[in-house]
Amino acid sequence: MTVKTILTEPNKLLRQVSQPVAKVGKEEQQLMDDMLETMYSANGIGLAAIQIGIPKRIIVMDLSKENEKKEPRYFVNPIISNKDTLKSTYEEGCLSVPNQFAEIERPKKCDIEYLDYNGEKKILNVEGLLATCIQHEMDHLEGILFIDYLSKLKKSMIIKKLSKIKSPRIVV
Ligand code: GNR
Ligand code: NI
Repeated sequence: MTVKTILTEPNKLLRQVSQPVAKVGKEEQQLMDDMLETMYSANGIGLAAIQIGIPKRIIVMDLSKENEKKEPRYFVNPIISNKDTLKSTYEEGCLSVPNQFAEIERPKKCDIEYLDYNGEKKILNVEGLLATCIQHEMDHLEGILFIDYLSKLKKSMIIKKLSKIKSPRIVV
């Protein structure tokens, strides 16, 4: 298992649409292991493959608390359905948008159909933080970041801040 570099906004790769996985094989499992390790080392609760530059429809997640037993979850080719008309609001952050947080409204409940670590088909009815997080991650698969839901002004202020950190001016 290897800790990979997490891409941060602004980066064109984060805007790419990820492609479905044909089969959950050794290579995909290795990728999921690396993603999980990368997510844990960054203290995140979820990670999409594109955040480490791989445009595959793969998500890892672990919502367990710090002193609890680890509970890794793997979602390959997830499909969302039955989105609740009721919404819930959660203060979201993103490892690809470091140190920025905003209240984002999303469907409170939904169903997720996906393949697990072993390539087995699963269906899950989700709510609460799990529903919020899976929707945040599935946005990454479409090249969408939570800041895209903010006003143009808020979004551009965040991108401006991040550009300053990530592309320091070269001083001769
Ligand atoms: O670590 C993360 N925390 C988080 C908090 C609220 C809503 C979504 C998230 S996901 C985020 C990790 C991440 O960027 N995943 O893509
Ligand atoms: Ni994110």
